[in-house]
Amino acid sequence: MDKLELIKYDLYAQDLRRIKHIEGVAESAIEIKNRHFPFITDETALCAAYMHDFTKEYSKEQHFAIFERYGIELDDCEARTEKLWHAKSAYALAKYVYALDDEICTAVLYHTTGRAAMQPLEKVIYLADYIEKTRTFVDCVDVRDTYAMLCEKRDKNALDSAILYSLDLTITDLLESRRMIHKNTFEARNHLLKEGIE
Ligand code: DGI
Ligand code: FE
Ligand code: FE
Repeated sequence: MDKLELIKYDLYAQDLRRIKHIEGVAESAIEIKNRHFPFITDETALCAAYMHDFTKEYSKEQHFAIFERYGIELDDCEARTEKLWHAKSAYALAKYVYALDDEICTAVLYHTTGRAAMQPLEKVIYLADYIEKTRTFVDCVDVRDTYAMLCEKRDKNALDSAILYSLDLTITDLLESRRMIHKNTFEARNHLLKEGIE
């Protein structure tokens, strides 16, 4: 079995509620990388897509067992924010259990917050996660439509602009619901602005 098959085998064995979302991310990731980064292989994009929410339904105990076992440290914001745990635990499994390439591991690690100077596959997975077709939340539909419009216009910054827009919407949502905002989320946004993305 190759690594992708093994990941899918283990993922489907979990009987996840969110499998349709993960399949949607896989489909979007292929489309996005073919458009912007055709040098990324299908296998690489799919490994990252199938791994990204691998631990999403794990319990607190399961997440912390992984953090302890693989020496994963949480900063203060991460420790207090349950929504951020699954990216770090899935990263640990990607790196230490499935021994995936670094580019795949970091795409999994930063899929929720983004970070400054995101690498090609990190951008692909970040946006695919936000706009995949099963998402019906108004912000997701908005970013999906904006990205499609920018691609249609052949805007050379379509991918970065769509990511910037999704970061704006995420930060606005976090502010409105008085949740903590991780520094990577801010740094991802600041970096794109510094690069002149609109
Ligand atoms: O796992 P998914 O639902 O597919 O998507 P995701 O991993 O992008 O998680 C989205 C959730 O993460 C959404 O509720 C917003 C939250 N989130 C993203 N960045 C931050 C954050 N939550 C906090 N508190 N702080 C952040 O910086
Ligand atoms: Fe996620
Ligand atoms: Fe996801």
